[in-house]
Amino acid sequence: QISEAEVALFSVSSYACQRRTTLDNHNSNLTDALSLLAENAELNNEDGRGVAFRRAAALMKALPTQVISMSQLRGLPCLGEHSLRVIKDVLENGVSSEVESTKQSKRYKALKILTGIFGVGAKTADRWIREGIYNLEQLRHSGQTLNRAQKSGLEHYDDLNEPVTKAEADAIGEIVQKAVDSVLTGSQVALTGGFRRGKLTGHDVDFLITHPEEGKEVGLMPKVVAWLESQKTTRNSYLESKDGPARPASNMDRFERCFSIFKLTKGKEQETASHKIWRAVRVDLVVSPISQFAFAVLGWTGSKLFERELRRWAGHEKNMSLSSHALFDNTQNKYLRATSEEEIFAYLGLEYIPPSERNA
Ligand code: DCP
Ligand code: MG
Repeated sequence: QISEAEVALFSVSSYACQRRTTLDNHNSNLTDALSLLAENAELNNEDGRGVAFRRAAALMKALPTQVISMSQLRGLPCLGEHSLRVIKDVLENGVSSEVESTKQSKRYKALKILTGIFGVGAKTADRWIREGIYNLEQLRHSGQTLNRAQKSGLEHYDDLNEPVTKAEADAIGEIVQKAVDSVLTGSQVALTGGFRRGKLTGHDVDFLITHPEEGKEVGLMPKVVAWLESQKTTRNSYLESKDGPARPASNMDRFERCFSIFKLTKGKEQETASHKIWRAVRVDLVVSPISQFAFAVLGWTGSKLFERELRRWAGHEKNMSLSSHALFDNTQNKYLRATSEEEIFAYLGLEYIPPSERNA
């Protein structure tokens, strides 16, 4: 037993965007448990519960050392009753009974498998489960009509559920750069998402495209996409299928955005190993005008929780509205211009947090 005086106490800010969260996680046993419950809540459309677990997980990720006793958590923000119960279970028993029973449940397993198909969200998966579809085999034989994205997602299921490596992300980055150079000189490509935060793998590769002259970016996306598709006739990697946002008009989706599946040509060594000369990779392309570029970079770098917390901070603490397009000051009733992420943090009264420390 550890005495009260021996345990290290933590002092942690309550908003994730006030904290530095690197990829070093000293409490992965706890964050894995909380993240799984968050995921399960999200898969069941219980958004409030999902966010509560995400916040708790993010808080544990930000702690500088491993937690060994519940008493260390006294006074910490973001830990609700339910999260504390889960943490206690893990600390005392090595695992959380709720996590274990969730993992074993038929519904959770089916939701994971079905939403693992590109283009299938929690609502669709739920509908299929209610019709008795729990796996890919049953889906294939069900006669369900799939849209184009879903067909493609099912076809490339194994590839798309295999993590993308940094090397693959870089290879795709070069191709996208070549595409924008070919269709409009001077265009710029920025890697965003998890890879910009220093992650070594991801579920997709995210890119933001702009041009230094405002207005030149209009109509750029279809040209870039057409160029990437045209590579099919060569032996190079190419863009195989694409889809726009399912629901436009949300804050995230006002940019020209393209969810796509790339066929990435493999290197010689990998070729012989698997007999397949390419592999499918999810790539997200977003085009932004230069005037909004800093906001877009900030908005697409993530993590998702870091973004959510930035917007909550802006609204609740600063009476400002932040999106991937702009920052509006409701007190002064005006937009605040910025050309760098540093400026945006400064407007928000936050210490600058570099991408590698936004892994909340
Ligand atoms: N994003 C967001 N809200 C969304 C979708 C995206 O804030 N609904 C932002 C934050 C994400 C970034 O866009 O970090 C990219 O989205 P991804 O889903 O690709 O997330 P990551 O790149 O962080 O994760 P992964 O490494 O799994 O691709
Ligand atoms: Mg990503």
